[in-house]
Amino acid sequence: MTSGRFTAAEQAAMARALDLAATPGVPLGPNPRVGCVLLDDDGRTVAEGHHRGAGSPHAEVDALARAGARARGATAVVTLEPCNHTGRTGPCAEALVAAGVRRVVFAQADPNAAAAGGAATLRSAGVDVVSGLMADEAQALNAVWTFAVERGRPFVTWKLATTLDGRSAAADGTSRWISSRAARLDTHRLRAQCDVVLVGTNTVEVDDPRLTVRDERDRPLARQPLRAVMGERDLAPDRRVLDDTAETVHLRTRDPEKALTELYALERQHVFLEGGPTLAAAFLRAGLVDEIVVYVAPLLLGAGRSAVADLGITTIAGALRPRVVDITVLAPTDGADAADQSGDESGDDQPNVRLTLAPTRAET
Ligand code: AOF
Ligand code: ZN
Repeated sequence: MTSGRFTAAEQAAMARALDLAATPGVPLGPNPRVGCVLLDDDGRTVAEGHHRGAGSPHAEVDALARAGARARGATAVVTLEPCNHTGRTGPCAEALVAAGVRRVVFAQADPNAAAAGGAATLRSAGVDVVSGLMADEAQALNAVWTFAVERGRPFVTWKLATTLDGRSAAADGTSRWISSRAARLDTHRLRAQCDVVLVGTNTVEVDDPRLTVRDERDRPLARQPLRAVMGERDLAPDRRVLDDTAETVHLRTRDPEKALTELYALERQHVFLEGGPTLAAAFLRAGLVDEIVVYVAPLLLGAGRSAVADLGITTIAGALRPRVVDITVLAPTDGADAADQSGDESGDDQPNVRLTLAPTRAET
């Protein structure tokens, strides 16, 4: 909510603070990305700061450290409500008061109950506090974090690769390669933005995926999402998901809600749900898919595994009708140095289409 008024200098400082928060290399989680600019009475910048990831100083403390004594009497412009708690670091509200900051302008109220209350603390110490400036932009910057903290569960992106007729494997079970190389590279880019890659035990059994994020030469990146395998069945010890390229957890449940609760307890906020069809159907039925990313390849099979299992829908009025958010054509890459081991790559000279969709409730 917007309250009070903001000077032109404060507005410019907030735009700058948002840029600082989004500094490349700052992790997307588990902590929010936060920026802070300290202004003097004339609206000139005294110091800037930003958060660099869990365990490092918060944006406000970073800016205060750079300002030193010049923080006295300043206005702090912050993208998130200053925290009120001692977590991995100390409470920023108190640090701002101790430094003699006179006014605080923040964008997004802190949805994290453990840390919220900074505005009240600042006000009771006599600091002038106004909020809501560029709040939508601040929330968008940490959209997944905000979602996860508000709901107490990770945001779920369901990714599927399908033929024109909605199949994810041929009748004999073979599924390499349905999507083009460009689509597979794009998948790795999206995987890297998540902190969990989730599949069912059956997918591990049948497809034996690695579930790592790899570069265009098939080398694993340094930072890997957690690999999570869901289901009650034991995993064969030779499965590639158990190699030491990344961490793996086995969630011994078939209940999507329980799985998400466990992942949230592990400080995970963005699940990349990659199948198989049974697991995807369970999440859809539970209303626990928050985004759908579909790669459609120009391929017809006519038979074979459906990309998603039975959803219990028997009539057209019951169809799930997600809203299209984006359509991107993935042009063929130059396949000359294709590092993928084997398989028929004959589809690589064809474009694939990526659809991004937001689920909506069934209209029944
Ligand atoms: C940040 N960076 O610049 C601000 C945050 O992990 P902790 O204990 O350091 O605390 C994280 C919480 O602190 C976070 O969820 C948010 O509510 C609040 N503010 N966090 O990581 C920052 N200002
Ligand atoms: Zn803080």
